Amino acid sequence: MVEKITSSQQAIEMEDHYGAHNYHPLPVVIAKGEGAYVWDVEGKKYFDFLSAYSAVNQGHCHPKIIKALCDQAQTITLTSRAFYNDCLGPYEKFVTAYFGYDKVLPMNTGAEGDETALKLARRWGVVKKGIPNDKAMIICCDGNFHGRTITVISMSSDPDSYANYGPLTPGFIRIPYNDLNALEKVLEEHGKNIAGFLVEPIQGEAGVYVPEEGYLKKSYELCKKHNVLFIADEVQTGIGRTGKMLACDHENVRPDILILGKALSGGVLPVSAVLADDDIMLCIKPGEHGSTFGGFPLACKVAIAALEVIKEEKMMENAERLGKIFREYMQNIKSNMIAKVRGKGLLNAVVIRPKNGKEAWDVCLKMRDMGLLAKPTHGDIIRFAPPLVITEKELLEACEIIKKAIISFE
Ligand code: IF1
Repeated sequence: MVEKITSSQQAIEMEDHYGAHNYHPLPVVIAKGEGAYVWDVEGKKYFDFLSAYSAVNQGHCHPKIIKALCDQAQTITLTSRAFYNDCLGPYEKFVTAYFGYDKVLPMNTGAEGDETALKLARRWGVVKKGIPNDKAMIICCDGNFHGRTITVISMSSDPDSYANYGPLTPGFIRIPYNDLNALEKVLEEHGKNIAGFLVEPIQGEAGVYVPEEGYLKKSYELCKKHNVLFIADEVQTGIGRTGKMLACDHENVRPDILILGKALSGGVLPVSAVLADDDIMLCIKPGEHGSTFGGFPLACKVAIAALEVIKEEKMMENAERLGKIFREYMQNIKSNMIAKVRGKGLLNAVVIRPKNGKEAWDVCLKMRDMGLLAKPTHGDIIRFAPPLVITEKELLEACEIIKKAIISFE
């Protein structure tokens, strides 16, 4: 018999006792979600301002996505790619038209999407660009976050991510983010052996670090000049989060390889995807890459619904409009604990200046008590990223809570 959870304390103790200690969660135990809200075990209601790290852009348990899930779950869930299935083709046609690419390679987690993009770029580098085998390099950025696999952490500049996990994967050149000179220099020095430049259009984990306007466009052009693939990790920034479908759309940049995850399923299943045109995608041949679950029927149906509701309910427009209101509201809070407000659309961060020994973690605990959930990162940054279905009225209510929580430390 599996023990039933009747109190938050009980659930916290159980995770602590039986689970690996690879996280330090805010002490709150979520038992239910709907739209922009979640409820804890005791029935207390909260605004969710994390949205499962932007996986739940469409809101918790969106009825259309859940219906797609339930309908398909009673029909067929998994076939493997050893056989064809009747959901994958229609999904592939839909998702390639939706984002404007020739082809898609379906995977599950974001890290797998990034791994796939790295393999694809290296393969293209060898087959099409003529880089000698085992010499294809990828440029990545300081402060990046692309997931947790050994190869992906080999790109990381954060010791928490990579320390004592070696030996790491070679073949990466790391440069400062938001630094076109650094990119140009490395391309000029090593361009012949560089297959791709992997970049987050906004660095999420680094603390919602928005690059200067023109950075994406100009780095794209530099890549073109050196026949290097521009690879965008839009796992966190994509699917409406920043006020456009993709964060790259703000600068009219079309990545050569596009990586999506998280909200591709509305937070219902792990669904990721790598999109590219034939010239690149067809460099991988049968048997050379894959996954048991990638492109499974359940994922296909869920992803189609998740992408449809983004457009049907104008979530991008809502993110764009409410994002501006949010940042303006935060900037007008009179507290010297607010050191900086930044972001795009509904991907925002407030940098907290500690006061009387109280820091971002204490602000998050206070907000939790007042009915709003957010999580600090890097000690002093709080990320605010509610589901994109939040209304203006709800957003203003939430802003009021954030303000009161911060003011309470004055
Ligand atoms: C964790 C942060 C968010 C990502 C980008 C790939 C992945 C992620 C741009 C990998 C994942 C996560 C995972 C999560 C924490 C988290 C995160 F706090 F690190 F910064 F979202 F804000 N590319 N981001 O942001 O996707 O394999 O996890 O599906 O706990 O590791 P995944």
